[in-house]
Amino acid sequence: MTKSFKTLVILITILNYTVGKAQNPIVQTNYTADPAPMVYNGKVFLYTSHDEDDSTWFTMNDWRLYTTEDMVNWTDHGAVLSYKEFEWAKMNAWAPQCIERKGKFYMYVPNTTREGKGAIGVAVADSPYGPFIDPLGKPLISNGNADIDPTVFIDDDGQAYLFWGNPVCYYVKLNEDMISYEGEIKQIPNTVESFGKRLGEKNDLRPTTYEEGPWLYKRNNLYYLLFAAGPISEHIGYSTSKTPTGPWDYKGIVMPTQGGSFTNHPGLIDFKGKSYFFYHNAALPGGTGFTRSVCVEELKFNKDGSIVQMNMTEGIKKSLSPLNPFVKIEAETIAWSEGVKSMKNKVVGNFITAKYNDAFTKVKEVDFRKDGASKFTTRIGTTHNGNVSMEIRLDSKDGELIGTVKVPMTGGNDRWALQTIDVKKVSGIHDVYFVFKGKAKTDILYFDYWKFSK
Ligand code: FUB
Repeated sequence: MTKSFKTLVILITILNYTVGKAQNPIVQTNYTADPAPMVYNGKVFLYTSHDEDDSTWFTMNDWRLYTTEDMVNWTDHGAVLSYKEFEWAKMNAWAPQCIERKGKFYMYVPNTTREGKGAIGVAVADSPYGPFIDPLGKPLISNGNADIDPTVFIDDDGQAYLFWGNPVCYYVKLNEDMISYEGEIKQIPNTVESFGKRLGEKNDLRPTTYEEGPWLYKRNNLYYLLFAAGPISEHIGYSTSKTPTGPWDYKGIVMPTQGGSFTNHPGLIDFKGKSYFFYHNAALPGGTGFTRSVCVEELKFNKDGSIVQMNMTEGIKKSLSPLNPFVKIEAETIAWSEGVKSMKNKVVGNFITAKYNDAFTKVKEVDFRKDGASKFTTRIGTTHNGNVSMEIRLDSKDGELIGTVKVPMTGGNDRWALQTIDVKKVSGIHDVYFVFKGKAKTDILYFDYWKFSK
């Protein structure tokens, strides 16, 4: 790619973000990184690590979950696991991955031990939403300081594998219980044949492009190992093999260095007939290498099985299936938002808070059908008295106003009001915008769920 074309791609990405047309990054309500998508029961479960708002050096305490059925509207389930669940851990909730086996969910996560070493733990749950608990009370892997970025994979014959590591890639066979392993921990030879020659800076520890963040994937009996590749700033590279244990052949670049974060991290799944590639960058306002955001692109293969190289783009524009507004939808189901934070409490679970006047959320491709809707119900609240409202608009933030909910003072996000209003009749498919209005300088209102009816 020429330098001027690269600059154009970056400018288009920024422009799309600024005018609010982008779908990437797919989460705007928190900084997220290290995407680990899992397909289960017709849904994508996207586990991420979480850069705290004030992170200046990987300040990361928990792992979050987002789900979608249509690849454009994502529901925030909040933090589903924290490093605090692991008694032996003291910090650094870095790149996770979750997998299902026989109705149980196993989340593999790196942590720093109380003694200050890198280690990988496993937490188990009966549901993909958690709660996840540490069944071992000690790390699953504690091999040295390279123990970060686990990726887990179950082959068609039922054998499970764990790969991980920086600056080399280790792997081991997991037992059927998924919380213990069999045999020796092995290392993929860190050769130019396996991972390609490293360009740029000389580095004896890192002679190849392999850096960290492995992701294992299988298609047409070919195994793919995607990984974050050096030199820094990272790009995403990949290798292939006829077996999960190699030998691996370096195949090239999946995504070049772009997006303003000095790390990147791959996740690849097949969902409803397409393949999707997840990664992170620094595209949100305030974004840096320590305040990152997860994005997704459709990934295409060439006929020979090689991966078509991708750029970071504005994301997936078309929903896989329209959203039904006649059932309860969580306010934290969002295609795009600005000025909104997602939170969780014991009273209502996850909800969103509008931080300033004119903050908004958007849900994409809502199907009001031919008969349409003329009523709207929501659970909402505010701590401010008077002049707080939520406008419901169609197709853009300034689009047709179909109704305004006056938000009563409930007194806090532990106290809520159910409001039903008449709206101008709406039918067909529209993007719906909820625009939050209020003069207060902080937390304008809280919004829990919504629903339309006839
Ligand atoms: O998020 C912390 C670390 O940054 C991850 O473990 C690496 O893969 C890189 O993304």
